[in-house]
Amino acid sequence: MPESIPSMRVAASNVVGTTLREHVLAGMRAAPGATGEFTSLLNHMSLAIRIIHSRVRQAGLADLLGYTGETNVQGEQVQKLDEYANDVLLTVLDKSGHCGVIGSEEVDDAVISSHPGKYVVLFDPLDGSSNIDTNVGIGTIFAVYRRAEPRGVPTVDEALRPGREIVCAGYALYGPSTVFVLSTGHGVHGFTLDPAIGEFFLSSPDIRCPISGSMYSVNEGNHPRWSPEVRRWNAWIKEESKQDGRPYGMRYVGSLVADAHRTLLKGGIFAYPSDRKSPDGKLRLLYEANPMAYLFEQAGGAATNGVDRILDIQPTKLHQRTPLVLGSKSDVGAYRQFVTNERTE
Ligand code: AMP
Ligand code: P6P
Repeated sequence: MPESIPSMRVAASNVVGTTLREHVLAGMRAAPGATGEFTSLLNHMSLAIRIIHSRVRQAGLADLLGYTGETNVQGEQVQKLDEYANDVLLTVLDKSGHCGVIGSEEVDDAVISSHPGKYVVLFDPLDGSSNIDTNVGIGTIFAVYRRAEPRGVPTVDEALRPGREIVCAGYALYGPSTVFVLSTGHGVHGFTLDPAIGEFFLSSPDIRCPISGSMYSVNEGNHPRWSPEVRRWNAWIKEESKQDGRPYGMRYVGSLVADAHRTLLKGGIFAYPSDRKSPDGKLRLLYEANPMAYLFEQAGGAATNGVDRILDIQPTKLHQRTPLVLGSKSDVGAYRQFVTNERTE
């Protein structure tokens, strides 16, 4: 009888970081009764984002800049990369077999999957695409819901769910590096892509949005069109006050994912108010505002349309717009006080 071989246990080391795959697998093990479908869905989302990353990095060289000559449901000129990113996400998610209904900023109506599954996925395939030709950070934003009747016949109306029912949301920011920020309801975690091996590694565990910040992010060019209440907030945030750190510094990229990511990490406030030109706001509720609002609340921040909590808004249309204010609880609270006339200075 051979001597028993001492059991070898691999010493835990930080030679290799935690991958997104390992993080998601740990989430599955912690989810009672999980079948693995959700985990597989997240792995498919990661695949789509890595494919889009690869093409975004080649865009300048692969004749993928510029316009297709078409306009989308938003009335916006479709960038070649927009269309490509949309095609990748639709194909990968449809083939995954985990989505009953898929909604995209680039498609007029929600799509019923040819291999229906138990989830609804809504996404903006390439947000900020007007910045593509100037090499500014752009991103992919998504939200995931569990279908009420997972085995029922999918209908497009299943896309019209309030953000408070989200089970997972995230974004990819294709910036100097490609980061993937994700929440499945247990905090917010950031991953950075190692393009040499095509793997995301945990780089910002348990992101918390600071309770207050020192930066505000708004398109000042819209000032003439804002309501008097928003203008009073805008004047207040720029006044000198050593007591509460005003004036705040102004940062505005003009790409929601870039502006939101900075605000999530550094605190402060991002605002896209309604105005005379965009009376319902410019940003989209279902695949821009809701996923961002979910992430900010999971990170201890806040998200409002100026009056109501974004996640409580009951959608009526796939592409409906909303005013959007994201950021530190304290800064978003102050904005809301101005907009509801609870304060005037
Ligand atoms: P599933 O049976 O795989 O579709 O998972 C059922 C539910 O368990 C999901 O809708 C999630 O809310 C949760 N869950 C399953 N897998 C994971 C995971 N990897 N990370 C976080 N939550 C999970
Ligand atoms: P404006 C980009 O076109 C976008 O949809 C968001 O990413 C961004 O926050 C917003 O529009 C910028 O809009 O009117 O300031 O250029």
